[in-house]
Amino acid sequence: MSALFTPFQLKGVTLRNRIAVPPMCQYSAVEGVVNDWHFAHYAEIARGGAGLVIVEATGVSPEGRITPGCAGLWNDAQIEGMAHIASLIKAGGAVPGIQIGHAGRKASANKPWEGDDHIAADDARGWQTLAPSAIAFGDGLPKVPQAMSLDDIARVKADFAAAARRAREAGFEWLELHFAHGYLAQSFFSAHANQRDDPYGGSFENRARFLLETLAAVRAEWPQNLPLAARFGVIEYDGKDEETLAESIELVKRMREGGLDLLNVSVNFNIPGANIPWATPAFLAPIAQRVSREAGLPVASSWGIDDVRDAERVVADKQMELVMIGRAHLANPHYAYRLALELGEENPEWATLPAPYAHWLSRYRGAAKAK
Ligand code: 8OZ
Repeated sequence: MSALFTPFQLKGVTLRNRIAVPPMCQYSAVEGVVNDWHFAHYAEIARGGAGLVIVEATGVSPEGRITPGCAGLWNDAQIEGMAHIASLIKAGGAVPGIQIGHAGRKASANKPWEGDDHIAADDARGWQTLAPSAIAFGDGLPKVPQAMSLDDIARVKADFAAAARRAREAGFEWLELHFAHGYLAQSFFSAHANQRDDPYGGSFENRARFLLETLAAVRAEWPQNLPLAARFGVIEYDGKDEETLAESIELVKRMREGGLDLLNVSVNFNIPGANIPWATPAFLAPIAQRVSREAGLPVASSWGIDDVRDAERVVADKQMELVMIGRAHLANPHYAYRLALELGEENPEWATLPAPYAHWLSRYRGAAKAK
């Protein structure tokens, strides 16, 4: 029995294996409302065998979207489409998760295949971005954000809580807060982006405040028996990595005390041009393991873990509980099944595949092998 194909239980939810599909923006919604593209995309991936499928970064407010094509849960009319997605994911045998977030100073961008830069100032499709301080990200995202007032901060926290309530109403069973990738929450914790001199900037306690208060607001809305996770960058690759890691781990401990059930360990992306070791497979795995040990909570992680040996190893070596495999699922939505075959799993129960697929995939295997 492989480690990768062992079930994983967190709170009241059991995943059929350790393969999770991380959020992957489709940039194809209209006014935050999902459509047939999303239905087909998520249904297809869920049938492919992963234990958990997390729906793409979903804006808690219109200005929190990365692009005009991003999904949203800032109004009740957006629940229906998301409920259909949750239902389709369940029909495929996976647990339906969703990521909610606010893109902060990286918002108001063009779709990646239409420029991947900020929408021009004179283009009506764009909007004023919000951030801890009026400091632009730079490098293709030059728009100077508006520094948030205390009222803005209170509103965005309430927006997160309301989106969490809508996610629950839509039937999702796993919620991930987007606290990573240089978006609003991640940028509050970073001195690269946050130069406030009020209770939300400066010291560790102050830079941590927005994330911890947002977590508390969401935890109050999200059922106690369902997993609450966050994706959070713990390392910037800016030459100050030991310092950033130590601070990040301290914040993760506080998040655990505040009710976080699992951390999806990622990279900060607060600055352009960071020296990220993309060429090293599973480069975050040892870091994820350190975060898990020192902060005392289960972790998942991603980036370059699609090779079957790496995926199996990081779970077997207890570097992480769940492996996030994203892009390989776009190339082959049944990627989890392929991983099982490569691991030599003989038993089609490996992923409790939906019966119509398990039936065909388990038949005539001996015959095929004899050839
Ligand atoms: C990976 C790297 C940079 C950005 C997201 C669109 O987190 C992203 C993203 C993912 O929503």
